[in-house]
Amino acid sequence: MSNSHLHGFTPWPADFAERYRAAGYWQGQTLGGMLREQAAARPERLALVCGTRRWSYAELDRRSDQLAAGFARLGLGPQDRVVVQLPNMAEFFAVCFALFRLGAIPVFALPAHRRAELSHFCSFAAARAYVIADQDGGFDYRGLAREIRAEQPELQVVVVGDAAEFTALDSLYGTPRALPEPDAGQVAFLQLSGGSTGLPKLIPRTHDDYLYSVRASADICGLSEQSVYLCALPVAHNFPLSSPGSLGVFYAGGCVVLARRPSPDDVFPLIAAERVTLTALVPPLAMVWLDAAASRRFDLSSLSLLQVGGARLSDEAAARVRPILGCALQQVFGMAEGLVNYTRDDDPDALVVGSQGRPISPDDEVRVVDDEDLPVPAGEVGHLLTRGPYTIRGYYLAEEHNARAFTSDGFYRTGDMVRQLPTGHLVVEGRAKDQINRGGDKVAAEEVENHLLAHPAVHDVALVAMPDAYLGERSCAFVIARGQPVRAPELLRFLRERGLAQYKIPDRIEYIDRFPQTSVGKVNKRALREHIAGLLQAQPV
Ligand code: OOB
Repeated sequence: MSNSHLHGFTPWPADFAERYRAAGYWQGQTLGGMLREQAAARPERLALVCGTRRWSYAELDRRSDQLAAGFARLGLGPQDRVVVQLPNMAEFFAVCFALFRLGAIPVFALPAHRRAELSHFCSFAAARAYVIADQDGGFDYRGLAREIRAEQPELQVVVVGDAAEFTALDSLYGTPRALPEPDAGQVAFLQLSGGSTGLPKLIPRTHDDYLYSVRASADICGLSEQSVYLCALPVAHNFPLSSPGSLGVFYAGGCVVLARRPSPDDVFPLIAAERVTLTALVPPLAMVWLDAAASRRFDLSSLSLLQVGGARLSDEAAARVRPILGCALQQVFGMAEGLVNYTRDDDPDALVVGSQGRPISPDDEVRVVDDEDLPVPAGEVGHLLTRGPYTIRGYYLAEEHNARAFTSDGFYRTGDMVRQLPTGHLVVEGRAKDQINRGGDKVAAEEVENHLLAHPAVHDVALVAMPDAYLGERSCAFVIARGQPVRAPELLRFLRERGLAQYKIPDRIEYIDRFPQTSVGKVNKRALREHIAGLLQAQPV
């Protein structure tokens, strides 16, 4: 057992850690240990459904042990980073639990990420291995792996499916061997931050802190052995993973049904066939589901809870959930950095429809402050700061950034503008961070701006959000040309060729002569947002 923390991880101060242990939040259990316990308690119960495959708890547990042995044979061990980029498939869980048991550290990439992101994750985390599916959604991940390997020849590539020249995951199932149990206070994995600055940040979560949020979430959401959870969002994202998500369902002994695509045509039959009881969606998908369910006949009678989060759900859409889907709504306002808020099943309708919930834990500390970090009067809008038993104290290997992203007393600056109601519920009123929330997909403005600035015909650029009826927001890049402006499609192709994920490619390019400025001479993005919103209103598409 290794007691030294991962280099680049900021632990909680000792007095806080002691308090969180004494309160029973941190129980010293690992994620791998949690699955082991469940498999011992209910070996034959169904844990996972994915296409035609149905894995019991015993099977998931056994595969995780066998893969842990295989990964060890590849030379992986405690604290080695492994970038995992898998679509919604059963292997995702076997791979994760195998790595957890080995004490290796998965770095969760999203299927939408491309060369720019993967190259950064692999090099920044000094990853030793990269796990992919052969292909999905018409994209061949082995091609991507080849590009990454050209830069990082030591990287081992493991492929689910047809491995070509790489290592087949199927070849790694070995004879389980006894492994030392990792310390629950150690980093279990690195999650991705939505970010607002140049390069995506990595979020170190420990077994102790994450399992606390999972257990408490499962409890708040009333999960049991009877729960059947449809995972339609990308499986590695924090929301479907832990709020309460797949891990919450495993903790409760229920069943996770993985859907490869979240469209009603794909999932409504699955809900009926598997008698799904709850699921989690981002607002645009919730609206698509509402429209589909209103106009077509499907048996959704098993569904008792729809969770919506990741971006602000409109009050109108919130009010349609029960009448149309016949199930309860729960709003979820969370972040991969930690804090998660839920509306509760006994909350009055006005709160379920009109708020984004209240924190999980009595020890989640929430401050709503002005630009000088001073508390705003109760009920007024301010910056949300938070600290608590499952909120990180620092990003991975980011000392300089951490000094800005956290207060000196350890509160995380969420970048969200909120109002707190007397009940403790939060209403998300806006955002101070320089990010576009594209229907739950987070786009860090500076990251995309830096890519655009690499084009020789771009003198300067500012990426801002523009309103969108479906996604809530889309991105608009205001560009000051250097010399003759190049056509928008060429700029977009340039970005794609740089290997940027599609959701980060600007939805619109606007040329401009100069940027409006704030009183201190910075680009006035608010004015740009208003400008593009005005244009859209004048000439709707
Ligand atoms: C979830 O996590 P991330 O890390 O992708 O994004 C976090 C950010 C928040 O800071 C906030 O800006 C926004 O996403 N957000 C919401 C929201 N839920 C998240 N904004 C308005 N209303 C909501 N309900 O998105 C996430 C993680 C765990 C559970 C749920 C969502």
